[in-house]
Amino acid sequence: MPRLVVVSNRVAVPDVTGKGTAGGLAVALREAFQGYQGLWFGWSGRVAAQPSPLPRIVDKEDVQYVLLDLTPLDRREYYNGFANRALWPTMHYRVGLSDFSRADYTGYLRVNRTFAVALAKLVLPNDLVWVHDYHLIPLAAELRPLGLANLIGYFHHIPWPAPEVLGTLPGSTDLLRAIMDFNIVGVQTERDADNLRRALIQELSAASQKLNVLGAHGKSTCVKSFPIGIDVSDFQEVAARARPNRIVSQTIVGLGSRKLIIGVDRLDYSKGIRERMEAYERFLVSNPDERGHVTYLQIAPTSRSEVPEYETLSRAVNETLGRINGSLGEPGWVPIQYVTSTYPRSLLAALYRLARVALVTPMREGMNLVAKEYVASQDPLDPGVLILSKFAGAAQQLTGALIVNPNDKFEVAEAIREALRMGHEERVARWRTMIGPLRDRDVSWWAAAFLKELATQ
Ligand code: GDG
Repeated sequence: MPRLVVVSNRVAVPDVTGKGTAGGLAVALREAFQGYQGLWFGWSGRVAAQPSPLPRIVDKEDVQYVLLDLTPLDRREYYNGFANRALWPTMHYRVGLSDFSRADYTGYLRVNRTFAVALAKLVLPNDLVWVHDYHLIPLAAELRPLGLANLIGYFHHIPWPAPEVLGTLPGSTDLLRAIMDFNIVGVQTERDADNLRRALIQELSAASQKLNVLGAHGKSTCVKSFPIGIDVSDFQEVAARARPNRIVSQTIVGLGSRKLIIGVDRLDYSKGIRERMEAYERFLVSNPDERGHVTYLQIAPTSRSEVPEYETLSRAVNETLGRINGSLGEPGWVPIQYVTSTYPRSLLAALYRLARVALVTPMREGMNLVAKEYVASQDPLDPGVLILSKFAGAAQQLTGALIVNPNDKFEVAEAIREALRMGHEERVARWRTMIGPLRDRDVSWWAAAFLKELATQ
């Protein structure tokens, strides 16, 4: 069995309970390590004026966690700069928000090189190397000149945009060249795979060699979709376990006979939180009889607060929230409850199960795990309704959801009304069409499918 080396921007070292952080990637990668001796390499999350060139190593069970610190300049240019202010918006089709700076791009390449130099010393000839996400697109291109001939795969968690959109970003042709140094590139959906293949053909004159494999400049890479899944049975179990919890009990009492609508998203402009609040406002204005009979809870943990666009977003969301609650609320009823803390996974699962409707309406999104977690957490005998943006990768699989265009407030408002009024039989029928495929393509399937394909390149 070869060793598995995972590389990602941040590394989730398990805490004393052995569980690690709660995020989707941490869970997914824990699954990937099943059955492998592993090494997980990346940024520690710490910043130091003069970081040690030698990584910090933590051994936990079969996985060795290898952590590098960054300098304040690295964090500014590589992480907050090129990755999150240029690549992230462009890949989410927000070209107007993309702020390219040559200094940031140079910093992005520099950190990828620093990672490659430290990693190359640790990789053994038969190791499988699996790189994650847009922070590390040039990593294989930096590793190859250091002599690494290993199989190296890349999984892109966010959308791969149409070539015309990616082409607006300076440096994007270099990124496409760098992509060719991976043996396999995994994306979330067929649409992403098609966009990437077209970009390689248009920009690098790549030619098709065999199914899904393109060749250019003497290199070849396989581009394929692997929709990421969740740990379905874990969510089902946790959601069904009626553990006494203060917040859940408080929510149940607070709701009384009201129906709960839930949204859970990192505070990010790609998630469409403000647009969603406005659609809910439209729903309340058009359906005055529903006022006081429904509560919308939005959980939106703050993220990337050092990036100016996120601060602007936070202000805009607060303003919209205040306006809606002020104009439509009544003594004893707040239309939108909004919290920016992070809650334990078990609490999220319980809240998903309590909610009659989930609003998952990103403007553009690679997959969206929240949509899948909501479906998995439902009571099979009395499931809720998922309202899902057509621009989330998850919409390709969760066809039993009410699929909406998040740019159309009237359409989303109408879907809210339909979801709240949907009869028991239709709710069960829709849920059943979704839970089977979710189970078949869970997170273990995702990791195993990618690694199998990588190992056979
Ligand atoms: C990227 C892509 C793709 C959220 N709040 C809390 C909490 N969460 C968890 C959710 C979910 C995860 O974080 C978020 O995953 P998403 O998929 O919804 O979105 P991104 O973070 O943007 O992830 C995305 C994903 O990568 C995987 O490939 O699906 O498209 O953008 O698991 O439950 N978890 C806890 N408390 C919270 O308050 N414990």
